[in-house]
Amino acid sequence: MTQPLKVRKPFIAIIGAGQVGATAAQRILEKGLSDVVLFDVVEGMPQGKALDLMEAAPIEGHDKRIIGTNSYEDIRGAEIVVVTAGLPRKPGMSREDLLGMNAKIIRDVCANVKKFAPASKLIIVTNPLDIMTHLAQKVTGFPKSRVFGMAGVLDAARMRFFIAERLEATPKDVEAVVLGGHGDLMVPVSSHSLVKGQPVHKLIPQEELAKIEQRTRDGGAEVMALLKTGSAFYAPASSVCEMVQAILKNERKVLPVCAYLEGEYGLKGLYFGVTAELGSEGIGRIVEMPLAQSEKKALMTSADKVKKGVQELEALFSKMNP
Ligand code: TXD
Repeated sequence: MTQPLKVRKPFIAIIGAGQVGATAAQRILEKGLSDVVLFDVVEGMPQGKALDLMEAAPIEGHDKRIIGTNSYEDIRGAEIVVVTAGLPRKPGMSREDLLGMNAKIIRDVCANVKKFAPASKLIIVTNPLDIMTHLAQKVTGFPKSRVFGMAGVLDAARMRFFIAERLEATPKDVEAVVLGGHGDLMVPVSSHSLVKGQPVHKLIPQEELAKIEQRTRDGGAEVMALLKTGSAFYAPASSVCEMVQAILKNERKVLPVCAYLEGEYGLKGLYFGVTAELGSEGIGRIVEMPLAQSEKKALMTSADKVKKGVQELEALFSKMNP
């Protein structure tokens, strides 16, 4: 009889086998980065997606393995855990309702991560991103360098694409930085955007750049409006994969990530989007960028919104468990 497939170390566990989770799994496998355990609460679904992905392996020509599961036992020993589990906002649901529901999911998921993969690096993807990352660190008690969130890589990739589209340049030749909380107050930093080493503000007039910055802030909504059901997942999955690769290969690459601040930009005790080195230990040095006065101001406004979100979360939990 055929033995069930087993993953080999180091492997990645992905919690939530929906659009982002399953697509990230596909990218990780097809880039040959590592084996994957795909977990979801829906019975059969992660197993079905895993089998389908394995059946593509002969054609794609990779030798990586994926298993699907509904049991946390299977994530034991994961090198990295990526959390995409969550519910989307439905009509009639307030932002507070969504925060409460996803917070309960993240609390449950992270308690299991703490139990079964206590040495892992934890990448949070679930929205509201900065707040869920804060919660994940609280629940696991992991060192802050091992808990971080994915948003900046995606937001910067959107901005990079919009600049490339405008200049008819190759997207990978464009560098961009987006700082701050993941939401409508994120801060695209045009002063640090480069095209083949040239500052973008020398290539695109200011008013057009301002439009590109706004399109970046609205990037998620633009895709959602077109899709009608669900939200973006191809670029989010690529962003997860970029972070996974930086960790597995100890690249110490400077990427925009949601990391814990201890005084950088004058902010303390807050998970927030900044640029930081990412390698096998997780977050290394946070790279503080010189910012124009207006950019600093925008960053503080964004930080105030994230702080409010964290307060909302704490108020919600104190109501649940007084
Ligand atoms: O930049 C970013 N950080 C983001 C964030 C970019 C894209 C998507 N972003 C957020 O990721 C989005 O707002 C959601 O909060 C998550 C996942 O998005 P996705 O598009 O993948 O959502 P799906 O397709 O609905 O998948 C969610 C899966 C689904 O299969 C559920 O069954 C599962 O999560 N789920 C759970 N898995 C494990 N454990 C629990 N408790 C659970 N509850 C639901």
